[in-house]
Amino acid sequence: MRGTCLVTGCAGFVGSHLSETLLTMDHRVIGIDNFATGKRMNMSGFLAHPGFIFVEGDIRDGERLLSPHVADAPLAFFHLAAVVSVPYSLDHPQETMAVNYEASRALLRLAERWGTRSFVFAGSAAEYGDVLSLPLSEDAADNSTVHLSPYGQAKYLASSAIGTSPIGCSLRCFNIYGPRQDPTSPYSGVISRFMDQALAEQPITVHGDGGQTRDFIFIEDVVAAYLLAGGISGDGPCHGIYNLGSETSTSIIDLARLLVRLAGSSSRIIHGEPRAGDIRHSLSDTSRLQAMGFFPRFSLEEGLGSLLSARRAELAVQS
Ligand code: UD2
Repeated sequence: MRGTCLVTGCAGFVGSHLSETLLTMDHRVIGIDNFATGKRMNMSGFLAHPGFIFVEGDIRDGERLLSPHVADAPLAFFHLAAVVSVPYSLDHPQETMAVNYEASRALLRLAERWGTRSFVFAGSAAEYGDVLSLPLSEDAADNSTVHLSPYGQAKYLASSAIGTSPIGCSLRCFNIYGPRQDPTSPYSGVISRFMDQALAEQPITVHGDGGQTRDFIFIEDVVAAYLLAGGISGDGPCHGIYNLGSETSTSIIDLARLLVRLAGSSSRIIHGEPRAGDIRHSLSDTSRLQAMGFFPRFSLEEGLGSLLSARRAELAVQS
């Protein structure tokens, strides 16, 4: 075993991919998840791995739950567990602040006490609020930013605390997509929803005119960025705050058309009401992370192709 890494949210979409990759690289992984949104099924490929220790529980109880498993200074602490739904955060502001901000700060302090080399946090594009000037550089969020949700505000506060710690790094993620992203809620990532609609030959539901744009990044690129930020690969660890996106703007209507084509689907594209609280455009400037040696490898079309194969295989197993 090469070193111990901690992963909060190890049963989640990103956390499960990251844990799996760390284990493949021969690291020992201590993972924690309370299954609020994570799924045991996401860990099926590595739950029985001899290098994996799974702790079921809430990160607000992180010190008590994790300490018994940590003997020496961990190599890296990847903190991805969070209240992940923006609409949920609007209905549960206090819980969102307690989990996404206060617990994050407590885990950072714990990692510092343990002598952990790096603490990498899942920041978010939501930290920027609704801004007019694009692409977004990291300086576009500051204490005067008006956040659209407790989710965005809590992530901003946590990123600010972590980005100024000597061991801390926040990756402000734009729109991540890939296998294991749950398509079942109306607030699931648009790609996971469109993909399942296309594969089921059901209408693809675009909110509004579809002219809104997003910056999509494939899960494998995201995992690579986490490894770099945590000093597991490359010249890291990285310290401070970094955007993590593809620097590519795609409209939702173009995305729908591309998916229909790639899936060979006959789904119609239909337009509903614009979604309340939606921002119109979002695009990253990732020069800071590029300077650390990070460049995404997957174009949107390549990532979607890979997701399509994985999703088809998954659906075949389920049926
Ligand atoms: C992303 C993040 C969110 C937060 C936010 C900050 C995801 C899944 N969510 O929300 O956590 O960080 O950015 O700005 O990455 N859409 C449709 N039809 C559908 C579903 C969505 O047209 O069936 C549209 C939706 O109205 C929006 C766009 O697709 O304009 C992207 O929606 P999303 O929920 O995937 O992600 P977003 O950017 O709202």
